[in-house]
Amino acid sequence: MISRAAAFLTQTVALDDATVKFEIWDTAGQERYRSLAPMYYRGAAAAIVVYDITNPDSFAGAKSWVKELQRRGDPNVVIALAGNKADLESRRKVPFEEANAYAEENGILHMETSAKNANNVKSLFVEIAKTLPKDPQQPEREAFPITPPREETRNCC
Ligand SMILES: Nc1nc2c(ncn2[C@@H]2O[C@H](COP(=O)(O)OP(=O)(O)OP(=O)(O)O)[C@@H](O)[C@H]2O)c(=O)[nH]1
Ligand SMILES: [Mg+2]
Repeated sequence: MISRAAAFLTQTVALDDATVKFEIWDTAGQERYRSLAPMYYRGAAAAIVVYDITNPDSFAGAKSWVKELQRRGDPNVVIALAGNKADLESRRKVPFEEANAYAEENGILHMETSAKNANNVKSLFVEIAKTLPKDPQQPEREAFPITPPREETRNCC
């Protein structure tokens, strides 16, 4: 299987008074890709952190990502915590109330979703769209200076 650091997709959400086009980077959660994550969340208007409601470790991992986003993401980034696999209620290990209280304390959105039956997936994007600022300021991108390779300068003169 080919493993990639991230996949790109787009999704448009129509609200009553605005249309929001999401440009979504789905980053791989594996530890070995962790150092690449800032490339994707830097300058992002929103971030969705997904955990598995049947797996407490994944909830702990999600909290560490929320912390990282709060420390190193855009100061206005909208963070949404998604408790996925909500269709597996009988195997639930992370209480809804616990995750919801954590989200409230941290001022972030929280919703339980199921990618299997699509429950609440659209609603999550609608909630994020509603929370985004109406007239987003274009983020100032850093310029990348173009410098000659070191080798060339060293051999010169
Ligand atoms: N029952 C159920 N299974 C799910 C749901 N979402 C994902 N899965 C299953 O969980 C497994 C992992 O799903 P992935 O989409 O690969 O998870 P991921 O978090 O993107 O994994 P990485 O990209 O490796 O970080 C797969 O077997 C999915 O079929 C869900 O909502 N319900
Ligand atoms: Mg994945």
